[in-house]
Amino acid sequence: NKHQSFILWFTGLSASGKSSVANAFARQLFESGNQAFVLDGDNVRHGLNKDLGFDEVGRKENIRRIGEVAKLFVESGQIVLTAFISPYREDREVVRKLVADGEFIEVYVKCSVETCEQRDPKGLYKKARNAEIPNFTGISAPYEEPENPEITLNTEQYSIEECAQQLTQILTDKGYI
Ligand code: GGZ
Repeated sequence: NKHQSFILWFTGLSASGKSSVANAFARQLFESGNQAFVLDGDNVRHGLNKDLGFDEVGRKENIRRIGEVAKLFVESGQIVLTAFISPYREDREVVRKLVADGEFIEVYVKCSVETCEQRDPKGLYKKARNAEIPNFTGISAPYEEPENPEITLNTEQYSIEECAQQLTQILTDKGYI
């Protein structure tokens, strides 16, 4: 199976579908014989980065460490999928520069705040509206949209499985998988 190692860097709001699409796509990769690993809040925010909060400093350090870990995965020969809000453009560009040209693929998981707030699977938007959670992305903290993402997936228009299919198509066309 031909494949290079690279980072698929998902960015988007809470409840936009980053983890769901990343996991669905990782399953497809695995079934076609590719080594892939997903880094997300469940395995990083609760472990390596459990000392970090959600103010600007905490988020920047969160992304910096995840970038370094993702780079190690690339060096080990894997495809790494990361699913973090990563709200600051500058931080995402820092990660891009950690790896070789073409090894960082920014995937913008696009979904309006309104829709994410309607989905609210964990009730966090409601808590943010009630000021029970401070610095909540899209409500009381910024999200800087990617200006030139390699890939944009629209989870308002397409299902998780359709978005994963779109990734397969685009990455095949680009010669990554
Ligand atoms: C945004 C928060 C916050 C605040 C807790 N703002 O939907 P979730 O629950 O599962 O995903 C969100 C996750 C965001 O962590 P990240 O590491 O992806 O963020 S960042 O890249 O900005 O560092 C949400 C939960 O943690 N969460 N507090 N204030 N999301």
